[in-house]
Amino acid sequence: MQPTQRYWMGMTLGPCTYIGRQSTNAARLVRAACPEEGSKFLGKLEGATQGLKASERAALERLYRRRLDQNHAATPELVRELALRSGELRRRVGVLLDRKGAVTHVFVGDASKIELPELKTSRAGGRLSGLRWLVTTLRDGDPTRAELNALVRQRLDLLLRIRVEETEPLWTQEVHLAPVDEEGRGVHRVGPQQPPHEVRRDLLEFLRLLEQDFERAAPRARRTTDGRRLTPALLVAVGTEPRHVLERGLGELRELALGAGLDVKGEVVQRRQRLDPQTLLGRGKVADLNALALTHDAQVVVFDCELAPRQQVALEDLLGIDVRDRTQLILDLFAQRARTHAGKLQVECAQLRYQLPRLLGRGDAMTRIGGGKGAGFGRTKGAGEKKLEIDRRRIRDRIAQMERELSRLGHQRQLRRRRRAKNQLPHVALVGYTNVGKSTLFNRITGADVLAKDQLFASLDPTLRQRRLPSGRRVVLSDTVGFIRDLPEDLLAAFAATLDELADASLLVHVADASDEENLNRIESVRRLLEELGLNEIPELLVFNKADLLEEPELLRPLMHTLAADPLLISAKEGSLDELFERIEERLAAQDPEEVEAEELDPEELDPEQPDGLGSSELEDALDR
Ligand SMILES: Nc1nc2c(ncn2[C@@H]2O[C@H](COP(=O)(O)OP(=O)(O)OP(=O)(O)O)[C@@H](O)[C@H]2O)c(=O)[nH]1
Ligand SMILES: [Mg+2]
Repeated sequence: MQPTQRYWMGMTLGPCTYIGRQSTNAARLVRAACPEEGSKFLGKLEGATQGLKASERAALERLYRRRLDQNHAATPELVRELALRSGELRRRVGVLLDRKGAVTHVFVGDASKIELPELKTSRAGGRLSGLRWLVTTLRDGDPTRAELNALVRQRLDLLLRIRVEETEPLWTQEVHLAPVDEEGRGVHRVGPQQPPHEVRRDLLEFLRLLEQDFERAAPRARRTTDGRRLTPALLVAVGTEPRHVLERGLGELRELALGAGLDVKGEVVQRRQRLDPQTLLGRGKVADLNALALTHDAQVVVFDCELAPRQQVALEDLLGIDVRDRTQLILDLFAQRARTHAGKLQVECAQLRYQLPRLLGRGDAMTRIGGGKGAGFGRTKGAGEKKLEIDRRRIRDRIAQMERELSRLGHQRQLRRRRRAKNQLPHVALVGYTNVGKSTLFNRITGADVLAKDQLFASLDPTLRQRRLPSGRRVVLSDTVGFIRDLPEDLLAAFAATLDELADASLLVHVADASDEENLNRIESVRRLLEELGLNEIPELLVFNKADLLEEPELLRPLMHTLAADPLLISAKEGSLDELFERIEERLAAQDPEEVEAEELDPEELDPEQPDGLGSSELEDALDR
């Protein structure tokens, strides 16, 4: 709950009783009447308040009036009062104070448990939230796991535990955060048990030094050479698969993250027999992740799997930072790379499709806020809920509109394809995993200038060129979007029109990266995707590229031959491509022994698309960028 939203209850102060909001004139009047009570007025008691008498509530709510010196972690009086209330109730009592020394929350638990109220994540300029938590405990012993988790999750300035016996404070104990050491240990520092009157009186200096420690442990986010600020991030691989499989996935996720502008600060891998339905990870690992996030000031955690909407919400609640999954990362990457009208449309459409169910997932939380009491059938809808409904409808409308536009563009492409087919030029399509060198090969063969770069998904839009093979036979060659393992379904659907381009191919030149240790898995992934797209009937020529990077190319041959009958090993960067042309000729001739000499095509016909609002030359520019 936000301090500004808090209502103060009826209260009696001297001659006047007030009910109203903090910011009213009445509140100012009370403040003037009672300066020693500080500027905060009665807020609402939170937590497990059931069964409390009105007088007990009122006594606790009076704690809101306390105001401490900024430099004092607590005062002996406040410690005594908390012990008194807690001892009388036989319940744990907690208060949160901000850096100015004002009480922002008062809450109760039962004899053993107490939970922090829901807080909006905030920072006091550094890693820490600017809130300190004073809490009573009725038992001896170390800080509980729940206390430590709350400390990390909410990035509290300090936790001061007050051991209560009867109605007296017995000792206090400070717990604070600290950067994890090199072995990844110890995000908390638990202080000794001290006499209750010995409270810290140098809080601001202590916090300044603590923030400095964090800064030293992990400097702020780096920037790229072009000045872009990278977002500090953590990666997580969790699953039931063997550990090496999880680690392999993480390797690729690292590349995706880098491409999407994330600065990977730490990684967590966990193999589990059974995944937790809410958080996938076990509790201990969630705590580790929290500690890493705090130490490195990570702003986002990326999971190497698809997260259900409710899992994403649960994890964000636990970690207090942005949680994304692999699909979202790929979508972000595509969004950064899209250049043409159709490309941008496809990516936006995929992003909205992805967001829609997630909006529904958050709807539960919104419903609670909006619906309030009496939630159930027949209740009136809350403001949050109505807004959600409108958002959902808008998103659906926008998706429908984009799909219409995409299908129109797809239709145009189809017409061009038909025209090409009439001219009977065979279509040779380059396909393959992302970053294997398709565009480099395409440029080398056709003399085109398609962006070829050491980054994932450098090319999103299909580009077509014609070229004469050594025999004189002309073919249309196409370069397409790179594939990736488990290509997100939303993306596949949105790119269906682009991938349609492959449907009329006479031959798929499946390019793989010979220097890549993962090439076997990646070839399988590409084949699986081709099958999903219904393109597995088209003959495939498997070509291993980047031969120049191999020290002993011969060692690869046995593997190559297990994957295809007549695989080829080439380098798109150097050496001859004659063998590749020969193979392509052979394959085409096998399909159509009687060669047909086609007429020269109008280059316009080879434009992959003619979107609205883009002239042909602009389009070419966009495609070749
Ligand atoms: N050493 C070497 N590098 C290559 C070769 N072919 C491509 N590359 C490099 O591999 C990287 C990726 O090349 P691209 O042609 O962009 O790969 P792509 O398959 O089109 O990638 P996406 O469009 O991102 O799917 C670039 O840095 C190329 O310079 C090759 O034969 N040898
Ligand atoms: Mg490319």
